Amino acid sequence: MPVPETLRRLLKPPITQAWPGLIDSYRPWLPVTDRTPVVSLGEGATPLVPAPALEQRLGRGIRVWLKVDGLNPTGSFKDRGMTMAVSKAKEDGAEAVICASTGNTSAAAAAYARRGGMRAYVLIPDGYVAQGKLAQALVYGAEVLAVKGNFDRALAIVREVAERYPVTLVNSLNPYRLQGQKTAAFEIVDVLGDAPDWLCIPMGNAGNITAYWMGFQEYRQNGRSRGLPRMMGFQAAGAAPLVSGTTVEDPETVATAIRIGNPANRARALQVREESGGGFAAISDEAILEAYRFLASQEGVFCEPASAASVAGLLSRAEEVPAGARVVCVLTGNGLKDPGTALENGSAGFHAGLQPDLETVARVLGF
Ligand code: AN7
Repeated sequence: MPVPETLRRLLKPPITQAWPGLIDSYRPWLPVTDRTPVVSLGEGATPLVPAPALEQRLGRGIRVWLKVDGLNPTGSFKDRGMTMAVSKAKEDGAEAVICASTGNTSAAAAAYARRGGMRAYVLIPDGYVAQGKLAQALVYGAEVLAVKGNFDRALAIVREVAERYPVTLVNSLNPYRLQGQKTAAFEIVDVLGDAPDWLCIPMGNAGNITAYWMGFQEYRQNGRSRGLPRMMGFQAAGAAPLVSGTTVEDPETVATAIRIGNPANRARALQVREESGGGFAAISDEAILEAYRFLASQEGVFCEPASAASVAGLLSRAEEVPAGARVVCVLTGNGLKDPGTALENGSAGFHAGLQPDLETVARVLGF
């Protein structure tokens, strides 16, 4: 199997050049020109990590890989979209960008906007953004407006602001976001040599599932892959409008990243499910947290709760996976984003307040 061009450039020893970021790596596939000022932090080229413990749990020769997109520069897949959205905003002469966010978009928007010399305004649901994400937006230098309402309300406001005032909207309604995010599908095919049979992904606004599907389709149309995956999208049970078919007025879930009741890309997501022969399902917070702990403790991969919905979703549909199938689960965000949830769910092995002597330590160790 020939090594794809993007990988060959990375692997050829000696490695003298760093990965240049996804715009320069996938330039022919993206709506950029020589005049586009590329704002990049080296995003993309994230690891596709085999998941042997999951494979053992599933059995029947099923192969599983984790697309660890939490290893992007600001710790989530949002960087893929933001390098494009901010580069194009800069090309258009924008001086400021704005978004509503459950956290990760705000961190990425803040980082890329500041990198590009622009101001960043972010609206977040007051009290429902994981600590790491809020810390990022603040330190990158965004104006952070915490509103007493959920994400859906915040999105409605920023849409109006962007219509009335000279500021560019960088939520996934911005078409350049999805263009950047589709490169994750390219990377998966570049590594596997073909599309996987199943692609499992968490859904909030459903921009990412739409972007992956675009990527898989474009690669196949250009002969880079033979197949297309079934697109399996998962939502938290307390915020599952794409499963129930109705807007959720008061979404609730431990997975605050996907605490969204009225997805902006609803129609496109339903089309992706239809075209790919995929399926959507709602996953309980308990199942999300079980997968979250399993990934960290059995695979050594620490993702945030929303991301674990992809694996919890796969486990919930395990009987439907054909024997020997190749499955990719997208881990959209880094576990360090949400230290609060981590400390509440990983404390079983924590022994605090110990006397600082050998006897105590040996006793706790069970020797
Ligand atoms: C870790 O940051 O909507 O289905 O404002 O942070 O494309 O919305 C985040 C979404 C999955 C869902 N996993 O992606 C935001 C925001 C993580 C996320 C999703 C998000 P979409």
